[in-house]
Amino acid sequence: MLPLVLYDIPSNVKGGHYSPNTTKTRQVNPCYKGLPFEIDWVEHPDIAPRMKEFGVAPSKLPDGSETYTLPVLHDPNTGALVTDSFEIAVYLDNAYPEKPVFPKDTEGLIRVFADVYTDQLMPAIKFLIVRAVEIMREPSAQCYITTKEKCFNQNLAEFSPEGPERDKHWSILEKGFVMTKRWSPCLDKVTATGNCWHFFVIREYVGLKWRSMLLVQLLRQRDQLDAFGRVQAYPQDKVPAVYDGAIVWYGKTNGKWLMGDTFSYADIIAATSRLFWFKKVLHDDEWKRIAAWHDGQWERLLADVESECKVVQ
Ligand SMILES: N[C@@H](CCC(=O)N[C@@H](CS)C(=O)NCC(=O)O)C(=O)O
Repeated sequence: MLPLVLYDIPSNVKGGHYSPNTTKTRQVNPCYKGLPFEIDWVEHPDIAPRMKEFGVAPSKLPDGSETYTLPVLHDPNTGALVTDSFEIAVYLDNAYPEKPVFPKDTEGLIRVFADVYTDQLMPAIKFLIVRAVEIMREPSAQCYITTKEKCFNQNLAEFSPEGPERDKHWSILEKGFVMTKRWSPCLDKVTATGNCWHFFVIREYVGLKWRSMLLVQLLRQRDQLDAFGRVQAYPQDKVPAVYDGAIVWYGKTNGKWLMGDTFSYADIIAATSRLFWFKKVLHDDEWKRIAAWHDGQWERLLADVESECKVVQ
């Protein structure tokens, strides 16, 4: 078998990789599935030209323009060229079904979970952008700052200044993990903003441990998505109150994983979309603060997922 090629973004941290999206792909393959692979490093300003050259399909921005993001996976064995971390995980499960990350047809459920889990973080994203820039290499940092300043129409220095704004971001990060208010009391507030919301409750998923898990799905108006397909026009400080948090979801299972004893891509998302990223980009004292929440539960989850995926540090 020829090695798969994963396009990833380098940085100054140990091991180079820091992006939560490319790292989810690393954790599925090679780490979990153990398939041979090669990394091709691409700095931010080179992503679009290089992906165009390879013939990768771009994603569409709300204004109709095109964007290119990583991860992209090239499988020389099949000729497949796949973009988006979730789609790559689906591709790998279909092409290499041994050790599935969507066991028992859970792709649909995990897709919903991925959206909810990622969206909870969005209102605090500017704090993470400030920290991510600090660990990027020069060409990427400059390009990233320019893109994000344009996107938020603000200077980087105003993204998450120490004080009330930074405190608000911290409380959003923490809320993503804790039991929050149930969604119904928030419904009026949310719909009053003109956003289009759709609530989606999953119960009694027969035969699996998801039985009492409550998920909320957003039906998003396309023109409210940012460059990476994420909601940006929602009422920033209200959204996290709409969901239950990770501690509730993990508290509903009897095993170590979200699906009880069955490891899945949902656990990779839970650990990597937040915890891996926090640990890589935040300052040591900031990561220690998160690692101390809920009796160290999140640091343990990250370690468990990395061990399950046989990640080499
Ligand atoms: N939904 C995509 C999002 C990918 C994404 O946002 N990738 C970032 C790196 S973490 C990127 O490539 N950004 C390109 C840029 O900012 O130029 C996925 O899951 O793969």
